[in-house]
Order: sequence, then structure tokens, then C-alpha cells
Amino acid sequence: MRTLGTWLRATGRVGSAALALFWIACSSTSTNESAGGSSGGGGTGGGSGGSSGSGGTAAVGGADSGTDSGTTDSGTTDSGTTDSGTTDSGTDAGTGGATSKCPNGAGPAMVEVPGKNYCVDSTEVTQGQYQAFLDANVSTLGQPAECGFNSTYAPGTSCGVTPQITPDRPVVCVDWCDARAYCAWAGKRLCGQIDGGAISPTAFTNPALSQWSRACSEAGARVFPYGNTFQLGACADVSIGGLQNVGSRPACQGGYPGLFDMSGNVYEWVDACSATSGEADECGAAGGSYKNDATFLTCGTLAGAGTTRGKADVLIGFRCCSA
Ligand SMILES: [Ca+2]
Repeated sequence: MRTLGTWLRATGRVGSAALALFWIACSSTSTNESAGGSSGGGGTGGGSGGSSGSGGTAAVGGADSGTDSGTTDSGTTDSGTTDSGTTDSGTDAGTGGATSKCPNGAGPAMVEVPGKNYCVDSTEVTQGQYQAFLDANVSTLGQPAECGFNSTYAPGTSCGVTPQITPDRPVVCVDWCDARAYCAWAGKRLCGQIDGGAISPTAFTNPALSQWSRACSEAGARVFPYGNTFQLGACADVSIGGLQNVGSRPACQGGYPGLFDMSGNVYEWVDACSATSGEADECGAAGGSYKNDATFLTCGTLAGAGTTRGKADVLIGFRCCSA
């Protein structure tokens, strides 16, 4: 389980036209388990699921998946959804939950990750929370050089991000630089390496090094945030089929109490990029989406499905970690 991830590449359909590249970072544990959810064998099976299996065909969508946004039923359960995530994270202060170690900034309440000195957002950042960032009119001039291309933090207009109507759904169609900027504004950072900086894509699955993976996998003990056996419908997966309010699925909790939707709903940008050159760098997005089955929903799933730094995708949102 401590082995560094092996990057496997396979082609997969993105949207209606382009073939995209999927990166699946497979630890020894997650490789075996994720294969159970696909037709292939071992880690390679996980990869091939991206091109021909039922799980990965629409893993990270492009143009046509944009029409899927905002079409599902989560809008009627807004209040309950938000409450469950907030309440749980607050009551689990023993092993997680908002504690004095966690920044008390904007965005989701944070959960402390045991054994390491950092915290992770309890949920994906919501549309309403992201709107507060936009309302703050943060300048785009303060971005690192690799984000110099990013002239606005507004979500892509094709995704139907409607914070006035669906404030508790995760924000999507934000590129990597938008996510980075939000986390910085909130007094946090995009999840990267424990103790600071970015995480190498090849080390993403290492729970000793990776903030996101450690939190999702209970420090390497779980393949999925809730356990080692895939449970269809526990999280917002292919059986649910649409964007859900964050924290609205109680069974999708873990790897620590108070953490929700580490698997499914939307992929989450992480600070795991192939380079620091600019817009075309490939950056990882973790945890799968509501388009996926087991193959892409493990804690070891990191998709680089053409997920370039400048890509704004209807299936990709984010959460933040603390420094
Ligand atoms: Ca997610």
C-alpha cells in the first residue's frame, strides 16, 4: 500500500468528440480492488475502463457532458444536504471535525486528518461558497506564473452554474487556477503534499505524502472512502447520474468521519501537475464523478483526462486543504 503509484494511461472518450487521456494512479491495494469494478484485470483493467468499460467512458466530460449539468434532483434537498455535512464534521472533533488546528476561513468546514498536521474541507466547495469568492473581486494579477493565462475566476458559462438556484451543489467548470485562487482566498490551499507544496502525480496515492489520498483512504486503509468494497449508490456515482448537493449522501462518508463525497459527485482538482509551464500542463483531478462506477471512484483514482491546467469541465470541482 505504501508503494508509489503507477501511472497507467488509456484512452477514453471525452464528450462527443475528443479522445482524452486518463491517468489512473494505482497503489497495490487500490489496483486490485478497483479491478473488481471493471472488466479488466488489475490496474490495467482500471485503465481500460476509461476507454471501453462501463465505468470510465465519460469519466471526465467535455463539451457534450456540459448539457448534463443542473438536470438532476438535488435542488429540492438543499437545506438537509448542507446540514448533514456541517453537523457531522462538527461532531466528530475527536478524530476529525473542525478543531483549532483547522483554518476557520471561508468555504466548507474542515476536518482534521489524524496523524498528520493538516485539515481537509468536509465537502466539495459549493456554488454558493464560490460565489462569495467572486463577490470579493479578487484580482487575477496575483497568480503564479503558470496561471498567468487565467484572466477570470468566473466558471465557464456553458455549465449552468447557478448559485442563486443551486447554492449547495459543487461548483464546476472552474479551472485549476480558479481552484487554487479560491483556496488561497479562503486561507487554505489546493490539496497537495503533506507538509507543503505540490504532490507529484506519481506519489498521489501515497498516504504518507498525499493530503487528498490520505484523507480519502483513512491513511491507506481503505480503497473507497467508506471501506474496501464498492457500494453502488453509496456516493453520487453512475447509478445516481447527476450532480448532487454536497454532503447529501450519508453513506458517502470517509475516510474519516465528517468527510463527504471524496468519491464521486465531481472530480476534484489537486495540486498534482505534470509541469509548471502554464495552461497546457496536465493536472490531476481526484475521486471520480457521478458518471463513474467503481473503476474511477477509488481513493487512488487520479484522472488526467485531458485535464489541463486551463480546463474548465462540468465534471470537475475541488475542495481545499490546510497548509
Ligand atoms: Ca468528489
